[in-house]
Parts: sequence; structure tokens; C-alpha cells
Amino acid sequence: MSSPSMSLFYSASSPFVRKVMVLLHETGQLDRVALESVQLSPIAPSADVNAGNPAGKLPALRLADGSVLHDSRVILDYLDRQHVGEPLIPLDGPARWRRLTLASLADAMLDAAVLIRYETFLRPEEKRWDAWQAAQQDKIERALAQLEAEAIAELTCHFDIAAIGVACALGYLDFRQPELNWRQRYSQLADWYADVSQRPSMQATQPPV
Ligand code: 99T
Repeated sequence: MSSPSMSLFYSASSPFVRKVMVLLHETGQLDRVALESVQLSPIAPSADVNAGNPAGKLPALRLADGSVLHDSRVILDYLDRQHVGEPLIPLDGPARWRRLTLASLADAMLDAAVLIRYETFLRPEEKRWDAWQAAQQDKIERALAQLEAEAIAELTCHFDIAAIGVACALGYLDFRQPELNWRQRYSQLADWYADVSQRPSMQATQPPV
């Protein structure tokens, strides 16, 4: 086995990193990427990450030539063009735009959930803003409702960019917002998630307990 040619700035608790890891599993590319574990937050940045990604965010992928790709969407697109199997991001046609739109909705849930995490975990209590936090939570709820009403069949038919994104978003809600009890309101999504979370790629990338 050759040594990895790329390295991924990585955290096991990041759902954006998890999407990349799931794609690596699903496409048989795990051994091409070395993991560089990083602990960071908006107020405790990593100089190494900042040097490659001025936004200071994970994931970032250093390629063999030393250049750095970010963010997760760009990295997924890049890695999906590096294997010989069926692409997980359709190359063209209406399917491409629909699957990317579903993936973007999953990212929007994640953006809101990560902002809530920082608001409740990092921001001093006296500076927190309940209405702002509730507005982020509403975004998550609206996204869950639309996925339940419109996207179950599409998610079920293929474990691709859209399904990976939604699965990682639901996993992150379980990880950081267990009290949300989203399964009570979205039973079809719950059934779908129960099924896909058995996949080896999802099992191997679970957030820490
Ligand atoms: O905002 C920061 O300075 C640090 N935050 C991050 O690096 C988070 C880690 S999730 N990453 C992103 O927000 C990436 C978003 C980007 N659009 C992408 O890559 O798709 C950590 C969550 C947790 O630990 O709970």
C-alpha cells in the first residue's frame, strides 16, 4: 500500500469532516488521505488551519502539491472525481442540481446547528440572544419538515451527495441536540436514517460519545 498523498485537517466531532470521511469510505479512498487531528473553535483558532484556510474552518484538504482545498463541498467534489466508480455527485442534468440542492439544505441545517452550538457552548451566558437562537432552530425545523414531506423517496434511491449530507446532519442533531427529538415529528426520515446509519461508512464515522 502506498503512503497517503493528501492530508485532511480533521475533527471527529465535525459533521462537515464526517461528510468527507463518509465519501472516502463509500468510494474506497480512505488510504489516500492522512488525518491531521485539530481542535479549534472560532475563538481558539489553529495556526496550521489558518495558513491553508483563512476562514479557519474544518475540513481542509492538503493536496500532494501543497495546495489546500476548502470547504467540505469543494473537497467532496474534488474527491468524487478521484475514483472510478459511479459519481456520488451527478455530473450534469437535472439530477445534479436537485442532489446538490438537497445537499445544500443539509449544510444549512448544519450551519444553523453549529451556530447554536457556539452560541450555547462558547458565548458567555449574559451575551446570549434567545430570539436569534430560536431563529436558527426554526431553520432546522423547516428543513426537516421539507425533507420529510418531499425528499424521502429521493434520499432512499441512492446514497450519494444528498443522502450523505442529510445523514451527517441528522447524526449531528443527535450528537449536539439530543433533546430535539426530531424522530417524533419526522417518522419517515427516522426510518430512512435508521437504515442508512447501519452502513459501514456511517458506523465508522460516528461522532465521539
Ligand atoms: O467557525 C470556526 O471558526 C470553526 N468552525 C469550524 O471549523 C466548523 C467545525 S464543525 N466547520 C465549519 O463550520 C465548516 C463549514 C463549511 N461551510 C464547510 O466546510 O462546509 C464543529 C462542530 C462541533 O464540534 O460541534
